[in-house]
Amino acid sequence: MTLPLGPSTPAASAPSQPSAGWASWILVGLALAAAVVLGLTLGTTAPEETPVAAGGDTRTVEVSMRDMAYHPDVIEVPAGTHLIIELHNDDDMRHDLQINDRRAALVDPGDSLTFDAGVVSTDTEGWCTVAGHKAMGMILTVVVVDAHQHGAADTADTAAPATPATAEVHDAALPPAPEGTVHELEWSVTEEIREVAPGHEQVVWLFDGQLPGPTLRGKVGDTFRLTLHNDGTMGHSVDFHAGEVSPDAPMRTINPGESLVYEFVARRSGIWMYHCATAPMSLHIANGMFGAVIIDPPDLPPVDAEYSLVASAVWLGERDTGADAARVSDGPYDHTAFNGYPHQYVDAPLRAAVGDTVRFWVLDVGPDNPVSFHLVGEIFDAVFSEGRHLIRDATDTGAQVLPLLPAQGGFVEVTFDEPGTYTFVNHVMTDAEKGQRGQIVVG
Ligand SMILES: [Cu+2]
Repeated sequence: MTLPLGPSTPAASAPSQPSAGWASWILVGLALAAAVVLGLTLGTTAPEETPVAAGGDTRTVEVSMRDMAYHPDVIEVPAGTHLIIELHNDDDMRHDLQINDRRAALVDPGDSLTFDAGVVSTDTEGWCTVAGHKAMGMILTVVVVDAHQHGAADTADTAAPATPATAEVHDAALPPAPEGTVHELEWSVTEEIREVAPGHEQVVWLFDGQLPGPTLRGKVGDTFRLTLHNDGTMGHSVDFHAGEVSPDAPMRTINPGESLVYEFVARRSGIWMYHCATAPMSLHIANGMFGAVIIDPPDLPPVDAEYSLVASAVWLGERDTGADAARVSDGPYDHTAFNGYPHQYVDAPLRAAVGDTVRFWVLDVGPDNPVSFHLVGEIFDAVFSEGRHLIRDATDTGAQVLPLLPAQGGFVEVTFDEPGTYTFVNHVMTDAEKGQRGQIVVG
């Protein structure tokens, strides 16, 4: 989702062999840094005084407008770069781009234009000026990096794996329950920097390094035994809705460096929330401490594919502190998400074949917003929610939504009779527009 643009020196384009390994990348980064330092030493002008001369180059970037977003939506350039954008409208409605006090003309669907965005000297943000499009996420971020830092950033994936530059798509495919009736788990709670929305990285608090936390699956009567280590910097805990236990000991908050064992027997089927139960819970959930436990109903029929979608809200905050506690308490969130990242299944749709019956398990972890789960172009043949089938094997009726309040979950089943691109949304429309929206392509 980020398009880094390095300086057009031989050193920057040299490392093309995939077998070079991280050590070679670091060497290349050092060589690039040395070349930049040498260049600055020999140069006659200080880059901070004349940014145009320092960066100097003209860069042309291809940007596609589709699905109410710019692709890529983050561009990195050295300070002083003269930025030219080849703007392609691959959407079915008109869009434009305003950035750097300049505005491109409206582009018709299928058309392109060349837009001179001027010289970029500081981080800046562009957007589509058509009514409502910026609010729906049509934002293009230009990040200024200096050539030296940028050379090092190229090696970030290997040099600093705990801080990825961009979010990876969370695999929504749900595998069957593992064999056995006792599930032994060992998780660490960590606090890590992740991309939580396009162009925005901040610290998140994670179960087992995952956002959402691991999806557990079993059968009625299975035992789950979790050893939880707190490797974070503050107190954390866990509360599994799937079990019935006296909360006092297993749900207690443990301090950094401490561990606890939480054991429960899953006597009841459904999709159940788990979350950190340390106060303020809204903040611990907002920062990523949530997940799902799926206990199969005994009569669950086989289907062609199963997906799990955990719906949550995202509050942006400072990189090192994460979601802002006061803003979480106030309520209004910046984004919503299925499986932790806004709109990720628009960019990387789920897949199915014509004739497939697909089951979507959906859990709303809130912390506050309800979910009205809907699939555009389809009607649900089966709806299971909170312990009972609302509908099953429907032929002359059906359901249009699976309604969920925070901490409720269920599943729906649908059979795709025609090929196409089907969009699933939270039909609380503004929450769909904030990120609870994805696609399944039926081919
Ligand atoms: Cu916590």
